[in-house]
Amino acid sequence: MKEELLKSLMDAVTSYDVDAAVNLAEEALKAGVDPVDAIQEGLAKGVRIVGDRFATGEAFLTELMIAAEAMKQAMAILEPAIPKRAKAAKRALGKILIGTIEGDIHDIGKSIVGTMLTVAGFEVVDLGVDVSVKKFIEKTKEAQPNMIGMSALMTTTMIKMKDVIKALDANGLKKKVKVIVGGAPTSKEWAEEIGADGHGGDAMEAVEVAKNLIAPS
Ligand code: B1M
Repeated sequence: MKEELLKSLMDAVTSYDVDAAVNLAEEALKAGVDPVDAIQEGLAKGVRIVGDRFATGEAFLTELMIAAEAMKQAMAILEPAIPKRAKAAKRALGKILIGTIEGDIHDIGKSIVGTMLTVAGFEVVDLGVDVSVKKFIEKTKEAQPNMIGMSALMTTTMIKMKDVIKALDANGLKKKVKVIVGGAPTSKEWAEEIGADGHGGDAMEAVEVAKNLIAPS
């Protein structure tokens, strides 16, 4: 039953059926499917398949946009159902500024990471998408977070992550904040190369890495 629902969620995205994705999200919750599984193992798998089709010319930008819309609308139903830590425990783990890097408007993965960090007990300040180097620096000075999280989905934009880290250093902030990066084209090697403190391959790993960076076990 659970596996069938996860596959149906994936199929709803790959067949560009926004209504079906929304209905299936509701059905999955009623059937007791973990909302995180529904997002990661159902919807996200579907959107990646559509991304592969786009890369090979089997899908066009309009289809990519509809698939993303199906994922977003279904996520709006699933996200509130993710169990959160007790309110009193919130903020206990520290403050994280997150954003998608300059030139990049992909926000689905970044938002999942933000949700999972919040659920884990971090205070998350989401700067949105297309966040410039300047804005990362200004907001770091203003909000004084323990950590900065940058997301990039394109090989053409991930290079900007390096500029943010250089600017943090130039502004005397690098020693005060940890930096974690993620997004499909990034890797642990990339994080090391640009001087980031950690890399998250997915939202779950991002939470583990963030916890370890703030309070090493
Ligand atoms: Co775009 N797009 N897109 N797109 N799009 C990609 C990234 C692409 C790989 C598709 C392809 O060609 N196969 C390709 C980039 C190629 C490259 O690298 N150069 C691409 C392109 C080219 C473009 C446009 C340029 C297309 C055009 O206009 N001609 C354009 C870019 C505009 C811009 O940014 N300036 C564009 C636009 C769009 C849409 C608007 C249609 C839509 C985005 C909607 C939105 O986000 N609001 C879209 C989509 C949906 C995709 C794909 C299909 C899916 C991305 C996604 O949401 N994945 C994508 C193909 C792909 O990734 N395979 C593609 C699901 C999500 C849950 O996974 O984002 O990987 P992901 O996040 C994961 C992990 O990566 C990790 O955790 C998340 C959850 O597990 N993670 C982190 C992410 N951030 C993290 C941060 C962390 C830690 C972990 O720490 C801080």
